[in-house]
Amino acid sequence: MKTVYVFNGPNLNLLGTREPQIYGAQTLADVEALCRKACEQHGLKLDFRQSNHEGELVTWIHEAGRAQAQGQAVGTVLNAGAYTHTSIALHDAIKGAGALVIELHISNVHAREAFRHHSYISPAAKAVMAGFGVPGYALAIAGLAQA
Ligand code: CA2
Repeated sequence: MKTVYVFNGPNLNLLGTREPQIYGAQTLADVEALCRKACEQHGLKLDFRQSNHEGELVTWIHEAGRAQAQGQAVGTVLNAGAYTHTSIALHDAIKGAGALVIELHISNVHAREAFRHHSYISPAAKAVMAGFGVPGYALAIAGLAQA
């Protein structure tokens, strides 16, 4: 059974505690449960993580790229949080590791502040999903399942 990685960046551990009008009321544990169900439906194994540290996310993308190269993983759903808008290191990690990444955002970043409109992840990603709320994670997993 192949693995789907779901990596979440900074502050996503706060989901469900604040700003429900933007991010909804579900917690990160709820997101994990939703991803697990989606993976089960597609016969995939889930590896779900969250980190507030850029370097840790870089290391995880390297790991996902290796697993993919060995035929053990289908790809990665990455919600890089605010690092989306700042991190050349994450861009380089995706390219360098050859990782198949679906960039995901819970909110529609293009309908928000201008500083959220640019993404360093998008040019390195296979696909981009934004604005479907937490259910977007299941949609991204469905996309990876047929990639
Ligand atoms: O819409 C998304 O998923 C984002 O990646 C979320 C990031 C934001 O910086 C991106 O521009 C868009 C922020 C995640 C922080 O989430 C919180 C949730 C609840 C309370 C506080 C922060």
